[in-house]
Amino acid sequence: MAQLTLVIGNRNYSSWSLRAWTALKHLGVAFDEVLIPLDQPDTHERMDAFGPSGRVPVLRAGDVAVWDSLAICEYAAELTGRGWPRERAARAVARSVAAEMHSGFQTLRTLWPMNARARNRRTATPAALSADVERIDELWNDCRHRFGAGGPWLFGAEYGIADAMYAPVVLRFTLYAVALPAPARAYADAVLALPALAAWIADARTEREVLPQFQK
Ligand SMILES: N[C@@H](CCC(=O)N[C@@H](CS)C(=O)NCC(=O)O)C(=O)O
Repeated sequence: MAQLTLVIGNRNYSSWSLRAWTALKHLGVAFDEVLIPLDQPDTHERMDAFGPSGRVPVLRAGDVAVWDSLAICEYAAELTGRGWPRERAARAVARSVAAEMHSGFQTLRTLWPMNARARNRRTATPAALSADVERIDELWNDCRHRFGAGGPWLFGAEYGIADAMYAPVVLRFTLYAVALPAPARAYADAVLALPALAAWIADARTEREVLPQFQK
């Protein structure tokens, strides 16, 4: 099989990159990495060499470009046979919560940009933002309650694509000091204890770029 290359943005800011990266890591997919800092004069020229969307992440497998975080996760699931729960009903819910993240939570994503190395940000919390937080708490709780008995992850013992999709949300909840109910807190703590995520954050701290639009 062709060597895989994952193209990502700044570790500090690129939440979609983190989703694809953490999924590949936890599914045991080996890949090289190319990091293209966002919002630089040559950013789009560099991205265009890897994929057609002008965005990252992009996974390259030889001539094949897989752009968009969820498509990359699906590609990794096909390669490994892992990433989604084995049982059909659980798999349907896992796909639903991953899709809900991918297409939704616009207010949270806009008002609370990811900033992996920052701490103790405080913002106003309009109703739409609280509604996003409450919905995420509800869906984590539902997955943990119905499917999570075998381990710490949304669907139990195996860290999967649904978990990867919410990894940047855990960082946002930490950054903006969201007071979570105990089950969601326990889930977020399990995510924060992951060595791969700690390595991502440590590398984010070494990045020098400061992008004002993410500094809310
Ligand atoms: N739906 C895409 C979103 C990708 C995306 O918006 N990536 C941002 C970085 S987190 C990007 O490449 N922005 C570059 C730009 O807009 O100039 C996915 O899931 O991968």
